[in-house]
This record gives sequence, C-alpha cells and structure tokens, in this order.
Amino acid sequence: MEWTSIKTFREILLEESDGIAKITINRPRVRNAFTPTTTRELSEAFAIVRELSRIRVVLLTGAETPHREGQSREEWLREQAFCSGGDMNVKGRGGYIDEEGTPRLSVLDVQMQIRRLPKPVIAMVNGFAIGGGHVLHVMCDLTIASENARFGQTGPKVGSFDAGFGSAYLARIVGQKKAREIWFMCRQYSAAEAERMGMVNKVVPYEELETECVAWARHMMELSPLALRMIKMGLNAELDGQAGIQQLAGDCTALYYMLDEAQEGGKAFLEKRKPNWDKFPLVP
Ligand code: 1HA
Repeated sequence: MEWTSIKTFREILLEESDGIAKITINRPRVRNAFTPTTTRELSEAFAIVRELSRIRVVLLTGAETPHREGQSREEWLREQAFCSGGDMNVKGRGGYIDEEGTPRLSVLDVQMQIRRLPKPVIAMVNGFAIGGGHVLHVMCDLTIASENARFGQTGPKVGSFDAGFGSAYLARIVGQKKAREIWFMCRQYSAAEAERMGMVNKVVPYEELETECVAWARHMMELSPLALRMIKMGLNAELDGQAGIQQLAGDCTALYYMLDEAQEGGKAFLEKRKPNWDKFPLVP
C-alpha cells in the first residue's frame, strides 16, 4: 500500500490510501505508550477522518521499532507494539501530565470518538496491546492481530484501572468471567488466545497484517456506508443507554431530514401555511 500523509503530527501519523485512513501511534521507543500530546493528536486525527467523506474505513495501529544490529527476527517481533497504554514517565497525581503541567485522562475522549465514529475502525494489532492500549483495541469495531501480538491488562499492577469501556464493554465481548480474569490476574494472552476469547476477529502472520486489514476495509467499502453506520450505532445503543440512543436517534433524524415529509414541515413554516401531511401516506 502507498500511504499519503494527511497531516503531520509529533507523536502519531495520519495517512490515507484509496478511501482508507491509517492512524499510527508513533512512539516505538516506549512500545507506543501515549502521552497527553499523543491523545490530543489522536483526537484531532479522528476528528479529521470523521469529516473527510472520502474516508470510509479507519485503521489504528502502532509504529514498528527499527531492526537493531545483530537482533534476530524473533527478538525484533517480540518488541513490536500496538500500544502499551499511558506513558508511565508522565503519570502523576490526577492523570498523565501534559506540557503545561495539567493532569489528563484524555484517552477517554479518544475511546468515545472511536465508538461514535460513523465509519468502521479496525485495530491493526501488530504487537503488545497492553493497559490503555488494550482498551483502545477493545473500542475498535474489529481487531485483526499478527501472530506475535500480546494482549493484557496491567492496571492493578501499576496503580490504575479502567472500569468503564475497558472493563464493562470488554465483558460484553469476552464474557464476565474472562473479563474479570483479565483484570484480576493481569496476565498476558497470545493472539490465538485472544481470538478464542472473541476479542480478535482474525490472526495472521506479521507480514500479512496490513494486507489483511486493507482487504477487510475494502470488503466493507463495497457495502452500503449508511447501513454499516446504522448497524454500528444500533450495536452501541443497546449498551450505551440514553447516550447510545441519542447517537442512533441523531442518525435517524439525519435520515428523516432527507424525506419530503420533513422538508414539508420546514417549508410550511417559512411559507406561513399549515403543513400538508396528507401527501405522505403512512406505510403499515
Ligand atoms: O489504566 C489507564 C487509564 C485508566 C483510566 C483512564 C485513563 C487511563 C489511561 C491509561 C491507562 C493505562 O494505560 S495504565 C497501564 C500503563 N501501561 C502499562 O502498565 C504497560 C507498561 N509496559 C509493559 O508492561 C511492558 O513494557 C510491555 C508488556 C508493554 C512490553 O514489555 P517488554 O517487551 O519486556 O518491554 P520493556 O523492556 O518493558 O519496555 C521497553 C521500553 O519501553 C522500556 O524503556 P527502556 O527501559 O528501554 O528505557 C519501557 O520502560 C518502555 N515502556 C513500555 N511501556 C511503557 C514504557 N514507558 C512508559 N510507559 C509505558 N506504558
């Protein structure tokens, strides 16, 4: 795939190719841990891809570490990361400290953006998906992982937890017992185990990961974008209470505005007459 940059950032990459956007967390030295700068940039990137109508599917991934001299392929593969969660170097009281010294938990906003993005998001998990990085893959609509990927939670080991989507939504995916095991034991799981648990859609060799994700994206791009959007919002709404209903209802309103019946109401108001609803017979 030939990727073209959409915008330059400090800690992430935002690229596109033929209707697919790729967002890459670009801090491989620390296993792609995120700082408040990373999450601010991720938020901006998700806002950009939301607005770009030519973008139909989004991939989220982590940058590769370069090969080191004398390093075997297996050793190199073991180093790769999707995201290792919050950067422990900037974790302070109240959150992850930004450049102005303000503590932030802004990855929660990124989680919500992924959930609300009216386009499918595929987590392209190329290595460790740990802590807040694990939650990011959980938030994505689909997860495709390479064979070397490792999944797990560390929160209770390092003084943190995500009892929100990171636990409750995870339990909807893998079931309550497994979700409790993941959080209470803080173990790591292989890509194959994650697939068996139902939190990974497909596992492929590392070299095939991007090709596979692009193939899934292209497959979805042959389907009705609006149908996929409504299905995503319906699946969310079932779990998200009134906030989910608000999102789904908003999409219904947008669709309703496309009907002559809705146009008639607005036109009648502007023309200072009674609307004529009889023109739009109800279907049973
Ligand atoms: O829980 C939340 C939140 C909850 C609510 C609301 C918001 C939240 C936001 C975030 C989070 C969290 O993410 S808490 C969890 C934070 N993350 C972790 O505890 C993971 C820490 N990392 C690891 O467990 C391991 O590094 C690893 C399993 C991902 C990889 O292990 P490996 O291959 O043995 O590499 P390692 O030697 O440990 O790491 C390589 C380098 O990357 C090390 O630096 P170096 O010694 O070479 O200088 C290591 O310190 C650095 N590194 C790795 N992960 C992080 C990190 N540096 C900072 N922060 C990291 N997360």
